[in-house]
Amino acid sequence: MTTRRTTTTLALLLAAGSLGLAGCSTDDAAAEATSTGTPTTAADAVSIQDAWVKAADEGMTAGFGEITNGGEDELTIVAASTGAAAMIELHETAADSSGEMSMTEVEGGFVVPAGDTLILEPGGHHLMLMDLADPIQAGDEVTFTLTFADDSTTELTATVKDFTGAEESYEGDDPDGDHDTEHEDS
Ligand SMILES: [Cu+2]
Repeated sequence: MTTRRTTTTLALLLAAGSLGLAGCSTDDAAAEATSTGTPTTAADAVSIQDAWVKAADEGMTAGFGEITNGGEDELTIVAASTGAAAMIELHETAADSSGEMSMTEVEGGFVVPAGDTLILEPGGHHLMLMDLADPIQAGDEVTFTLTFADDSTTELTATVKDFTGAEESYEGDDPDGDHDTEHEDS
């Protein structure tokens, strides 16, 4: 009997002690949970469908697809890379002041709101592959790595297709945009 009482007392003391500590840490945990939400990365939240790349022999080409954000937070694609090209820029196509369709780099990257899908397509947003390493031909596959604003990354594989559109002129970072580039009407 004496033994049991001692044990009970000790258990109560321990319980009291841990309750005291738990009081603090529970508050912290609750505050953290409400302020940061679910701890998922953009890479966890994203899914990509119908990825494809326009076949090209050299120079530049473009990658397209549907990027869906299944998460609770907005995600931003800040960079993309591939072994098939020296550099990738994140572009959008829009009419410039003279009505010509031209491409420009999207400042800050591609933003996909929570629950939304960003469609990369000819005449719209696209991944601009610059300085191709080798010709890429219909039926080839090109693997990309996308990097998000939270530093998470995801890989995707795109199929190469022949496509005759997407010939908009490229303004690059030429700030005056007033050069006499030949435009291809397509
Ligand atoms: Cu482009």
